[in-house]
Amino acid sequence: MAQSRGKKGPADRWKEIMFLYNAALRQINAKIEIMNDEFVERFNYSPIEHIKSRLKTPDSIVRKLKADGYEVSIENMQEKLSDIAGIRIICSFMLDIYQIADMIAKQADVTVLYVKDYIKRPKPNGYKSYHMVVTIPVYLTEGPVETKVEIQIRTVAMDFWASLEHKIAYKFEGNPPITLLQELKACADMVDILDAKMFSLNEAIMAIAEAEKEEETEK
Ligand code: 0O2
Repeated sequence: MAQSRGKKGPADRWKEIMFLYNAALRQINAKIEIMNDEFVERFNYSPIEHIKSRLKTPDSIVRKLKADGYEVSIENMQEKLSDIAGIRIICSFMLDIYQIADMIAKQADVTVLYVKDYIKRPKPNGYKSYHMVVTIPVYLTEGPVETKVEIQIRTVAMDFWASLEHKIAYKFEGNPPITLLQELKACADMVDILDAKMFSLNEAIMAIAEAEKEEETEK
């Protein structure tokens, strides 16, 4: 960071880097909240149910680097990992996911590095979510530093499924019994049905509300 005095050790470098990721998280969070507020102002509709953000723990960083076959170093952590700063946006409906992703991608200071669309192409276990890895500049006194943030966007139903799957994977250390995996896959199919049904129900409700509004103005 700016104004540093003397030689920096790994602990100082670690603190500096986590400061950057934390600042990037706060900036992206603020942008998303503003987008949602604008939506509410203009359309009286909130596409976002809630937002969660987190910094990856040191343990988890080390585990992921090792699992991916990289030496544990601060350079590798910055270069090879994309989700040290992570934001999860939970929406009501699938359509909201693509609208939000589009709005984020259009922000002038956000650069989309890559997208993984696990909604169009779910993982074999049934995992569905839209992932974007972006960079955003964090303005330090020495100048801007492009910093990576992973944004996961999913519906409430997809999130419910993912958190249970995560719990099961953790409990069985990545090797759950086959019956549980089959049940989970069946639940993922139900998530699809639920998302589609909730969407069409909402469309029907909105059409009724619109018709009532038109009737009112005609009176
Ligand atoms: P945690 O505990 O959430 O941090 P990349 O990051 O793109 O270089 P990776 O890790 O293969 O490579 O990316 P991917 O597949 O996009 O997954 C990143 C994150 O998505 C994971 O982070 C999970 O949060 C979530 N995720 C991916 N696949 C699954 C899945 O099958 N089930 C659940 N529940 N979540 C999943 P971490 O680091 O694995 O975990």
